[in-house]
Amino acid sequence: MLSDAQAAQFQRDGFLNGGRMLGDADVAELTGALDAVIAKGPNGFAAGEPQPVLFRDLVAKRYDGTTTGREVSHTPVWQIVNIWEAAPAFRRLLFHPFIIEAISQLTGFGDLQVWHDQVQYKPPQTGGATGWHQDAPLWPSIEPMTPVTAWIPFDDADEANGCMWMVPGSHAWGNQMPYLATLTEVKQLPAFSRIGGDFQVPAGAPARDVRVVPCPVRRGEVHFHHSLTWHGSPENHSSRPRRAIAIHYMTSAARYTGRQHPMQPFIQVGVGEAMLGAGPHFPIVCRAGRPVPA
Ligand SMILES: O=C(O)CCC(=O)C(=O)O
Repeated sequence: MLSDAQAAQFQRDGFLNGGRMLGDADVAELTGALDAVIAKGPNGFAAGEPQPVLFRDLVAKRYDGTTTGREVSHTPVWQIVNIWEAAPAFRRLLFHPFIIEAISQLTGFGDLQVWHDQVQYKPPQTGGATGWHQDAPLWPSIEPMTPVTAWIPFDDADEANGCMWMVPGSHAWGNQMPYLATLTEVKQLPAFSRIGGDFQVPAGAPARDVRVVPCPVRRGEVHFHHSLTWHGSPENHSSRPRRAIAIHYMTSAARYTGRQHPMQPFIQVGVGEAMLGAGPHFPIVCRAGRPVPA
């Protein structure tokens, strides 16, 4: 359980370091499973073998369809979506009671479901940037824009190896992707931490300034963020890898809109229907406030 103070901090800032959650043995098991998938690579899975939904270099091929024209860029960010479908240790992680209880507290919902997971792996020295963005506008297949993410690193993530940076209070500013999309070429510190000078904060929002803060997270800790919080992570110029998984959770309010996303082909409900019926690619992890056993 999170404390009341932690929950209040999340409501104010739109993100929170939830502290240590995994023991060394769990971290080692998950890291081993991740490394096995990374070693296989995007083309290493046989037809019919359990495999992730997507495995690609996010810098070479972005969500919005823009590409560098190469399979692999010079500054890759390896994105692996739904590694849980290929690795049992990651399937168990989706159901971790500490995460589920925390997401239930932070969203105020007793029924929760996985939207999808995604590993982002920034290799040492050459690891690329994940540009400034908000999650929910990149997920047009589902509404409302209220999911919450649990982010778990397998290396200590800090300013040197490309930890996430966030803007406190930005989750209350609505969809600001048109502004954030103007920052796609901002990839390295210190420029990455100096955005927002030309942004007009919406009237009436509690946070009045674009204040950019680093979010270091150690191995075994979990970090939470709201799906409208401004965030991104700069390049990794260090000699250490930066491996991490984000698990994106929906509440029972989520409905299918019919709009496009890499997970859209797996959705088994009609437009306007609740995602709770969307099928086996979207595991239900909490019912009536109780974590579902893995
Ligand atoms: O892993 C990262 O650096 C970015 C992850 C992210 O954008 C997210 O969890 O929404």
